[in-house]
Amino acid sequence: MTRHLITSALPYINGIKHLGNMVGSMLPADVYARYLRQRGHETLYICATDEHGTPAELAANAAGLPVDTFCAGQHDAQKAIYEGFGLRFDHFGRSSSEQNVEITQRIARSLHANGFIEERPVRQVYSPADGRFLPDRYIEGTCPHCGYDKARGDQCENCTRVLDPTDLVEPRSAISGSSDLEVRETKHLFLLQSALAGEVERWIDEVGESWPTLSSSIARKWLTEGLQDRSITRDLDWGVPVPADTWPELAAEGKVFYVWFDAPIEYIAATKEWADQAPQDRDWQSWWYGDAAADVRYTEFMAKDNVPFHTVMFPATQLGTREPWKKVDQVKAFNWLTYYGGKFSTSQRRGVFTDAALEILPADYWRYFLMAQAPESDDTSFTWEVFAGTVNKDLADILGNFVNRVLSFSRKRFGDEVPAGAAAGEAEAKLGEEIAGLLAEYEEHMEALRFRKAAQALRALWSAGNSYLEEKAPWLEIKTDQDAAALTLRTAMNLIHLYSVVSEPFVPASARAMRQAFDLPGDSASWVSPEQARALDSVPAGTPFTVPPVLFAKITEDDLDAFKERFGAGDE
Ligand code: B3M
Ligand code: ZN
Repeated sequence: MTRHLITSALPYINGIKHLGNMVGSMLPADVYARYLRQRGHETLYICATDEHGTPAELAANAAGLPVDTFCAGQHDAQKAIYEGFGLRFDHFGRSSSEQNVEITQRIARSLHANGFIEERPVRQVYSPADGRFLPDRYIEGTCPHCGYDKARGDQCENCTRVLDPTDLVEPRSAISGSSDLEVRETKHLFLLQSALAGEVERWIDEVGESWPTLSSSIARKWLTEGLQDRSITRDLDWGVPVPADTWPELAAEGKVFYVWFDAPIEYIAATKEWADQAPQDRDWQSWWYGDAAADVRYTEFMAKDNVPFHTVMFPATQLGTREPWKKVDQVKAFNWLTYYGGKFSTSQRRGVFTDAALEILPADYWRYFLMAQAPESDDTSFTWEVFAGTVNKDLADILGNFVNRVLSFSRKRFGDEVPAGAAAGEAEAKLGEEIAGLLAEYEEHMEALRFRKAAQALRALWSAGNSYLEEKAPWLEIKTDQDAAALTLRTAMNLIHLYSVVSEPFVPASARAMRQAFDLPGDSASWVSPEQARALDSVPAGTPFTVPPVLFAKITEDDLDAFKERFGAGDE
């Protein structure tokens, strides 16, 4: 049977992520991984913090911490939030790990041995006061276009124009403030992507066919525009060092690899981090290397701006090693989630951040909402109104209310055990057919990574229970026919159990609460077969049950006002 390897784009270390980051990478990956595990597939879901590069150094500076201390703290903070969101990584690693140093260097050496890395001279700004070359964004000065005096060497934040450090008027070091800057010649490593372009293209012809259009069109656009050779080293203190055995001179100058070179390699390295924790029974290579990985299907999740790196640059890196590294099979990309039509912004803290989201509501509310509104075919705008509407209708009215109503009413009339009542009749047969059909739809969408549609099918499953209940109206049946009412309630309770199994990928905590309502010894159901969906009899009469606390509280007008007040509603 196929083994499934899943990765989601590595969240950058410089700050807490917002809901847009969550819905475009980790959350759908977790929903998919949970689904596959439930279907009995061996599944490995790997993620990590992306820790290298200038933004990490800058954020550490701003926090007044050494960069390694800063990253360690931020890693733990992000990890705790993801646990709060119910993300079940098999491993959540760190791109600054020794495993990533080892594998990144190993891959660089192979690329070099095969002639795909070249040393080239580059002219770059050097600051004697700081004793280092300055990356573009470490140079500040006055913008030649708008006169803003804190423009960075790569871009002016004020007028957003893209700049070159040499454009700046009165340039100075952003670290020391020194204006004693000189242009010096130095050397950097370049990945010869132009030489690998043909191979990458052939590979995409082969596998890209089955990718969703969003991913394949971005990949093709990059290829059509022509693959440029790309500088893969930087003058930073923090990063994977260039290996001294292969490039002694560059290593002596303290050069490190560019963050986008080592970050995708961390997918592999994090798998090794995972294996190194239990070396007796875990083999990282069987997921990534050679024939041993032949039965692996690899699916990546990411936002659309990350697609070129994953479909072109990383595969080029892998191909250039001339080693049998496992390459991606399926690329699931997402458009943007906007905040009232504007950008979520980490630097301006605009929108809803993952830590704050969990402060106001439990993870399942967010998980369901975000997946039901996932920006799959287009950008989607987050508004508090849509959020409250979805929560109140789908979660509180359709699912939560059904569960509570059925269990409370049955307890009141028949006590603490599932009542027996009459044998299933026509209405139950019809319901079973409907449930089996919707379940098949749900499975089909999940397998095709169509999350919005999968959420719709799940909601339709919940709705079917409501319609059945309304139709049978056990509160009326009970007045004339106890057995009929008992049958309806027993069937509805079986639906609740079915929901507890199949809703788990989307709302794991609530699914657990629903499942635990029944004291069903040996209940190990991990999925529901079509026969079981038709029969609706996994929870037999006589099973003791309890009524769980309200699963989903409604968002009131007052809540809505408070949320808008706290987060702003796009009006600045
Ligand atoms: N860290 C995502 C970003 O910050 C980036 C993903 C790396 S995946 C290898 O845009
Ligand atoms: Zn400007």
